[in-house]
Amino acid sequence: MSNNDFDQDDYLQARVDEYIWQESRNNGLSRKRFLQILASIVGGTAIGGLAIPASARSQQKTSVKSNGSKIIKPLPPGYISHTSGSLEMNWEAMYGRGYIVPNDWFYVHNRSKPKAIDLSTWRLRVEGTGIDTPQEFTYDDILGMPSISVTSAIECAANGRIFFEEVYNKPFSGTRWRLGAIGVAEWTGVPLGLLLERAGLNKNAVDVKIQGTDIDSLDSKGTKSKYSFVVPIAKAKMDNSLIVYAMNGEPLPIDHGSPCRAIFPGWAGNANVKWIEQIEVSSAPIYSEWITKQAFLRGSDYPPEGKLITSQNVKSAFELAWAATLSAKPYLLRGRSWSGKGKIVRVEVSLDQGKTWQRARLREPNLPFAWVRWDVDWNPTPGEYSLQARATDNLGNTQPLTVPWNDKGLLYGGVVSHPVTVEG
Ligand SMILES: Nc1nc2c(c(=O)[nH]1)N[C@H]1C(S)=C(S)[C@@H](COP(=O)(O)O)O[C@H]1N2
Ligand SMILES: [Mo]
Repeated sequence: MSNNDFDQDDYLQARVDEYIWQESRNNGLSRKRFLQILASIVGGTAIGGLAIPASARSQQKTSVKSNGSKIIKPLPPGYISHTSGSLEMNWEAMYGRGYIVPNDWFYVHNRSKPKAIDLSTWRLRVEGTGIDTPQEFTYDDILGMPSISVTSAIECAANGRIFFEEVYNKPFSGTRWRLGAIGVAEWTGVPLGLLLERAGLNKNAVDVKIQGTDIDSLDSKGTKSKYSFVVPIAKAKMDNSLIVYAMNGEPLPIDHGSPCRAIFPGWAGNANVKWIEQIEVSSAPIYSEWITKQAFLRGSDYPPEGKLITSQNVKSAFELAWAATLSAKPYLLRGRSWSGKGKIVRVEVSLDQGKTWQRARLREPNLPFAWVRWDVDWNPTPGEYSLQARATDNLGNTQPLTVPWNDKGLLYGGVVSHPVTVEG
């Protein structure tokens, strides 16, 4: 299987720079002024131009408290629904469970309530200047193609956002995820590259836009735009970039993108477009999408143009309630660690708030772009504890103690202190 074998970060950042230069020139603004305007759109996912209507902005802030209104599946016990479209995995429920998160328990991040799609009339359109023969694939066409299965995580770029609030004491309007906006599943589907070949992919193709059926946001003209993500052709053609129709051996559940979704292992959750209906292969860069729909790190510790997020970072979580209460007797402490850039090679745990660290035992399997399960023995005396875990991946990325602030609260990868009370 290919790994992430081209320098995505540099490539994509160069594209962003090109876009900023073009847009500021087209709008008769200095690059600096254009960046100021971009930076002011905190929490916005789509800007689509420079004049942002109030309606589009206020839409970002809605946070309906009624549980599960944009989620079809029932709320599993102990699960948290922060907003109408978010369902956070309960880490305590994963204690002693297998490698995979069952479909019913997988976290959900939905912009809108999914609609049932009739498989007999559903079509996936593949079109654009980067292919020779626009095609419409039926569901059966896709099931009939060569398929592979990939076990990988999907993780929201905002997983861990609540720690920015806690560390910096500043609230966000977005979903206040703790560490449960991640899950690992076995995804089965057709390699995206193969699908594009079937539609006569030509050598001019540079960008691939995957679009869902749901409305994401309003653009500057107040026009509704559908949820989408753009990947460069090199990413689209990687062996593990898939158009998926099955999850853990079952047809893709409606909340997870039925009939088909994209999977780009290692990349931020928003790349994995659900309920797809159209793939546009373009021979010209699809500029606006890079900056309006994809995730950026912006803030005083980042360059003015922001840093585009591609892959996820290294994180760890204990399989415990937040906060947990245990009794004073021998306990097998368990957790999981993961990296969007590769696989975890080392996990250290501290039971005394960072004074001393011990190596955790890693348990098989340990797949790249998924996670590793680990454990340590603990025989605590009664008291209040702060447990910490720190993982390192095969590229040497490790979890820092502090993380610089960014305006959207994305990619919190710092070491986290998990509160535990041990009762006598
Ligand atoms: N069409 C569509 N695709 C989407 C989304 C969406 O709202 N609409 N949410 C994205 C985000 S932000 C995340 S984190 C993942 C969540 O995938 P899951 O709900 O299957 O866990 O889906 C992504 N794909
Ligand atoms: Mo997300």
